[in-house]
Amino acid sequence: MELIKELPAIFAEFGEQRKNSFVRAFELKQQNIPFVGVFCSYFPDELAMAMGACTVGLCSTSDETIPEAEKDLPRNLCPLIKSSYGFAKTDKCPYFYFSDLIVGETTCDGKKKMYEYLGKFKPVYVMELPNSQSPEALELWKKEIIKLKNKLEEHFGLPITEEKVRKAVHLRNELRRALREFYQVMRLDPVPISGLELYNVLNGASFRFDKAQVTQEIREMTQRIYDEYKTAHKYTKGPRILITGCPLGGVAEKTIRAIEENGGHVVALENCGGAKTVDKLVDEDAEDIYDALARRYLDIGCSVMSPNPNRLDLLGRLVEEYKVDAVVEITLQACHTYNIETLGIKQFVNEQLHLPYMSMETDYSTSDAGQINTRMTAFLEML
Ligand code: BJ8
Repeated sequence: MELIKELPAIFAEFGEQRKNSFVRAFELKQQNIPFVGVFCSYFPDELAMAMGACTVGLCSTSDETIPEAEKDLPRNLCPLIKSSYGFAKTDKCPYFYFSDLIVGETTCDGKKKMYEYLGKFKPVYVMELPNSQSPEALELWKKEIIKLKNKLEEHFGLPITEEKVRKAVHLRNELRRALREFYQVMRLDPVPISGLELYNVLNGASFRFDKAQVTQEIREMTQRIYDEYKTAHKYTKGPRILITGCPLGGVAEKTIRAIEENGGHVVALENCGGAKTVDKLVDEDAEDIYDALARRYLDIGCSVMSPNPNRLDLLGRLVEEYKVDAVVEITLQACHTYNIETLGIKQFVNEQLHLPYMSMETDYSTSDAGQINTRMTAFLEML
């Protein structure tokens, strides 16, 4: 008889998902399932799914390989890029090793240049992502999506039919719906789960290859969270914090903990991996499915876009929906686009949402954990 796992055990499992899926990835490779390695939320996953491939996120989140990367790259570079390059160079990331093709996009300057060097280790294909969301940009991005489809078909010798793309769009949308319903549990006050648990599930779900199954599991887990909340509350009320900024992989533990150990609750994650990547769906009924994919992905409110109104739109909606008391922005060192955008985000949060705001720049080391904690204590005391 299979034992029913407690919710904390399920959250912990999602927290370890990246590592836990190594074996599954190996098994799938043995069955000749193609693997596409990606670094960014602008990658239209549905195209890889339509040819039966698995997509793996290669953004590395540990400082382990940064010294090796710094032998080749400038030290003053975003840790996400240095870590990712370092894992590729040292061949220490199983997902990089399993990837048959790496697909990148022309997002920030650092990533663009890294892709040129990754070509030494693996076949790399780069999509030309426009840096604005104008009608002309949409036209270019749609062409890039069709070019990617052709590239995948040619590289893997597998056909990508419209019917398969539509099926993949539906499956991927279902997962987005399930993840959205899951994070909506944080509308409850007091919160039913911790911010770290929220992060772990959202992040872990991206390392599951069985999209239909993980969708089902997330729906069941969400229902259980509501059921258990009816009988007992694990947390008391406290300041409700929204986190925005760079992807949190590699810094989630120290930043979310600093908020929660000082009495705050992280109720919303706007970053990639959180609402930014899940909020909008692809229009399943669109006459032109490639146009629908282009619209959905180009709409992502990343700071590589100029201007970037969709980030403000999402922030405003999340603040209202999750009854947020303050916004904390986490940026990675040398991430110019997010670091420069902190000024606009601060002005928006202070002047239009009338909420307190603080930003923190960090990297993958643990050396600033004490300093982050001290700043967070002061910020939360002020609320
Ligand atoms: S859609 S956030 S995943 S680009 S942190 S590498 S931007 S210097 S990760 Fe990102 Fe796509 Fe945008 Fe999301 Fe460059 Fe900044 Fe480093 Fe970054």
